Amino acid sequence: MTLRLFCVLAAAAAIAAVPSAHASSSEDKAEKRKKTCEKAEQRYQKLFGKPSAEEDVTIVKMYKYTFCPTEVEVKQGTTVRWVNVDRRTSHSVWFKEAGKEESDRLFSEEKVEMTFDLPPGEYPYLCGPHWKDDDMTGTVRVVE
Ligand SMILES: [Cu+2]
Repeated sequence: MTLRLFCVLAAAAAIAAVPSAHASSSEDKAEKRKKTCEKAEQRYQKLFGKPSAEEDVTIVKMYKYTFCPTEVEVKQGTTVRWVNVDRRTSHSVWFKEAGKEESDRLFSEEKVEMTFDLPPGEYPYLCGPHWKDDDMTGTVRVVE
């Protein structure tokens, strides 16, 4: 009897805790990602001497298990360059869903490029070592 009552109370507490915890964690996640990407841009400028937006290709930085920006929209034929601005962690770029091969592991300051001569659409990709546990994923949206 005592045990059953305890279980009921525990279940009620768990249900009550879920909605607010969920809402704040997704907000926290967006806020955390924003800060991470601001730091990634600072790292980029320190390493390469100019803002990533001034490069002649579209830059996606890889930093703290995050692709920055996580989503990019590019015109058909645009080249996207992924640059690892982490100090120690290696990452990859893998259009797994599209059946592509995973890129080499990119270490600090290394980069890989891909030109999107592809039909308009959304192309999700992931980081081989970090998509499962750290949700390190991104999307390239190709438009005409
Ligand atoms: Cu990674």
